[in-house]
Amino acid sequence: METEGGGWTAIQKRISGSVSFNRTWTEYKKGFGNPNDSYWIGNDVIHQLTKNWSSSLYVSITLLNATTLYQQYQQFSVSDETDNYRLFLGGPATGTLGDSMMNPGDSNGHLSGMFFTTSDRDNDQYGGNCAAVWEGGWWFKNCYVAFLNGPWSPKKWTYPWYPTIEYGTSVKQTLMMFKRH
Ligand SMILES: [Ca+2]
Repeated sequence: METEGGGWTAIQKRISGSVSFNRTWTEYKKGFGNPNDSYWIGNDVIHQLTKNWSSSLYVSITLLNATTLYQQYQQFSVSDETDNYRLFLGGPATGTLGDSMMNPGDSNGHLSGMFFTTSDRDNDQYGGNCAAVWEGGWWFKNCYVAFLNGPWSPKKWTYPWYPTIEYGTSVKQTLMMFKRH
């Protein structure tokens, strides 16, 4: 990973629809997929790698027209399973996607402090289960404005990164990675 000087570890990558991201709590805990195609590294690993260091998060979405948009958060960590893999994000947030994960101006745009939710483990603030409704695990609130684990197009992956990218049908590739400071 050569972005911004290298040293990045990918926690999520999607380049095709061959790997479903509509997975159970245990699958997100342990990780799934294939690093050469599409994968989730695993919530236990994310916690272990971010708990003792100050880290940055980098998210990018490449569109079908080959344009890559990104957003970087200066602070990123995930707590352990006993705390439901709670997300922590801190600023400053910079990039071309726009800040849809930490934006305090939208009630669903501030995902820092949210627990992880899967279709079989509801930890979100919605009356139902956001992961079951939107078909993928994530740090949902009620439910989201940014969601990288939705069903691959042409299914109902709406708002991968609202308002910059409203429909999954325009997404060619996604990437989430972190780097220790
Ligand atoms: Ca709920």
